[in-house]
Amino acid sequence: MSLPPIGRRAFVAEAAGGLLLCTLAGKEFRLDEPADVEKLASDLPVPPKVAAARASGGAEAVLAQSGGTNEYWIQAEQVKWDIVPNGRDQMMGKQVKGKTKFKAYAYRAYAPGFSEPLGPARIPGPLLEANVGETITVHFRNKTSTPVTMHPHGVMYSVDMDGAYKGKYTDPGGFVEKGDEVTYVWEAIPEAKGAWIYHDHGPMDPLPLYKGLLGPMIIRDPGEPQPDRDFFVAFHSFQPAATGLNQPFYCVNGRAYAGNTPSFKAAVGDDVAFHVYALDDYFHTFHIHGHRWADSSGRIVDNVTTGPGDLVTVRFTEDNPGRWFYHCHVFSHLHQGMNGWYIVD
Ligand SMILES: [Cu+2]
Repeated sequence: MSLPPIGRRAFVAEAAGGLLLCTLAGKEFRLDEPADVEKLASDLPVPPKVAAARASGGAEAVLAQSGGTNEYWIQAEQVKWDIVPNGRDQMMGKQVKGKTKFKAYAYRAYAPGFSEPLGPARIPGPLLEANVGETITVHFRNKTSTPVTMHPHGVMYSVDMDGAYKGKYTDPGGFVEKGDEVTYVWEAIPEAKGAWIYHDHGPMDPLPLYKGLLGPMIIRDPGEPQPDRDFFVAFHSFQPAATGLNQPFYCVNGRAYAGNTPSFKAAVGDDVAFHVYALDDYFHTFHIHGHRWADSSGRIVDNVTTGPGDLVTVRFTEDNPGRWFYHCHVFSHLHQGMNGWYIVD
């Protein structure tokens, strides 16, 4: 007796166990299988506190009033995104084959009152900045067809400013439907000094994040010496579940492969800080050729690990001119795009 034949794709998925990403609406999703997040979101029930806020004149009415010095207008919107805009992998000097464009989501910064965009939509979203003791106020509007949110790390906030979906316990900031607007207020307490992240944490988590809803934040102490260069490095991936493309791309700031990913630039003598964060299902390592720095224990290293949701700041005085690589040292990530140039004059 022989077993029925099994396709290569099915065999690979079975052999690898097909990494489970999440279960939404009772259905299991895997990283390597396309998922239609908008269709899935179309019959989500509105949580009771969200419905009550809407009935009483909109979610904004029940949220804290703004009044901080760091006020942002940020819209989540759909954007046609090219992961490899120049079509080439400069590390290996070859063409990148296959489709590289998809319907992404991005956090886009606007002028006060959402009067006009402050530039093109980018992935990751805009840098949110504050000094210790200040407040960050974000007027957040959703123009995607999926309920999404903004959830911050590190800063201080009350439970209704969490930007997280919690089923029937969800506050208005945790379920922002298409066209709706909420205001988030977050406190830059002294303990929040340093670099952090924000990302979607809505009911379709983590698919909208995988489509591009992530960004950096920094809380500075103006009494301390600041770096000459602050580089924000998001290690994340665009997977078939979120893109519908037939291959994964391992990205730095929304792009894959050197020449498409950011080319960071500094000069000898600069006080340089790389703020490296990981936001997908993987551990990534940040490695720069020709450089070394002290880790939090004081040990000199040239490669540091970041897990999902982590952020590590790498800081050193620049002493080595040239065209260098930075990359994730997980080889399968490195060779599927997670690399770029660091150019020192
Ligand atoms: Cu990696």
